[in-house]
Amino acid sequence: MRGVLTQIALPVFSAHAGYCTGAHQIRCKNNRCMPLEFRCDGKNDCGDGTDEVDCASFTCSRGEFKCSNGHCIEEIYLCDGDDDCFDKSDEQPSNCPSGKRAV
Ligand SMILES: [Ca+2]
Ligand SMILES: [Ca+2]
Repeated sequence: MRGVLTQIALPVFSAHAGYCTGAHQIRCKNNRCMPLEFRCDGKNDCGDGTDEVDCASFTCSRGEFKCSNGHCIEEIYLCDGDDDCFDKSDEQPSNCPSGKRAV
């Protein structure tokens, strides 16, 4: 009779609180879950910084502008005179939508 080895090895993080329950969440390396909007917003929300890594390869949502530093901002903030990207790439004339100029 067997049956001892039927238990499937679970990932170690499964016991932690903070499951990523929704599609609009990201998982930090420390297994905390964050709303997707916290990804690449320039703030360390995970506590270990994993929500801010690989932002350069992160794809912005439709209607969003991807800053040179990888952050995503809404296109309405392009060329509005404020440094929303934190690297001023949203205020570069080359990134301004046609018909809109940097102020
Ligand atoms: Ca963040
Ligand atoms: Ca701006």
